Amino acid sequence: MRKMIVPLALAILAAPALAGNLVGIADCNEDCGSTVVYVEGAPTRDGAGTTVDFDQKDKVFIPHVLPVLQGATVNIKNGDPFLHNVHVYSGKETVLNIALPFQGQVIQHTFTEPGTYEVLCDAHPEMSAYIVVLDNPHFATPNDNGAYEITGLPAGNYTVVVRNVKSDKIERSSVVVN
Ligand SMILES: [Cu+2]
Repeated sequence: MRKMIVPLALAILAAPALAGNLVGIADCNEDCGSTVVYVEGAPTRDGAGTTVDFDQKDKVFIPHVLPVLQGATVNIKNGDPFLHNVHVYSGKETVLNIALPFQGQVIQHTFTEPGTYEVLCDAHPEMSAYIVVLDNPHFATPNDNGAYEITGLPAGNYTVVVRNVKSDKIERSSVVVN
């Protein structure tokens, strides 16, 4: 993985410590759409009160990989004019299983425990997605070429993790922000 640290222009504004944006190319050519990039060792935060959208549209979960901050609430929407359900697993254990029969219907679920959750729709076996709950807000999903940007990292030493949630292939590298 190539990466470089780009100091935030905002840091000029009398910030006591330089913050950093982490810009990189994840080595995920085989399946960047199932890849999430996140930082270990950053100050933890609680996402209570924040919301993230997660859609079911044309029998596809959008996005396929949804990283969220612990404590955040996910708005799960049925964007199709027919029934879906949302069946969320932690390993083999069901943590949520709710039907959404109507187009435009939204249900909310708050994810308080960090981890990787697989999401299926029992009505459409081809539908699958992953919600990755993280303990700090410094994460991203790469584009099709692997490019990603993680913003607002305070100065410090961190581990950057590039992980394919489907295969569980993990690549770790160290990074210094100053
Ligand atoms: Cu469905």
